[in-house]
Amino acid sequence: MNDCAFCLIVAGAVPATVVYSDDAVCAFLDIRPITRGHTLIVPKVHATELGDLDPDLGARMFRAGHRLARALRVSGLASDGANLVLNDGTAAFQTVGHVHLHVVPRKHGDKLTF
Ligand code: DGP
Repeated sequence: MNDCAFCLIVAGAVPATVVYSDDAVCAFLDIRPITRGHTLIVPKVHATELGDLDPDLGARMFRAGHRLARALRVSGLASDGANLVLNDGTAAFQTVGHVHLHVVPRKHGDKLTF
């Protein structure tokens, strides 16, 4: 096992609030949420940046993000929408070297915490 924080979460070696998991991807709450319910979706296989990721896995990751955003909207947590964001590379503010898709629930007038 490597020392990648998200690989450790996927392996269950580091605690996280996992909200979804299948054979390809894992979704868990962000430790520094911008809004309530801010979730990260990661491929289970390590890939540092988008260019390292199998496109089929990228599609699985986005598919999970699509479904999660819809579920958050139905639940009311993201009553007015969501930001789906992927920071690819350090120049684009990627701070964890394991590809991840942010799903940030949004409501009109909400306050973002950074
Ligand atoms: P980015 O800037 O796109 O690389 O975002 C990385 C996000 O990962 C940031 O919002 C905080 C979150 N994060 C970092 N380390 C951990 C961790 O150990 N557990 C969880 N749940 N989230 C983490």
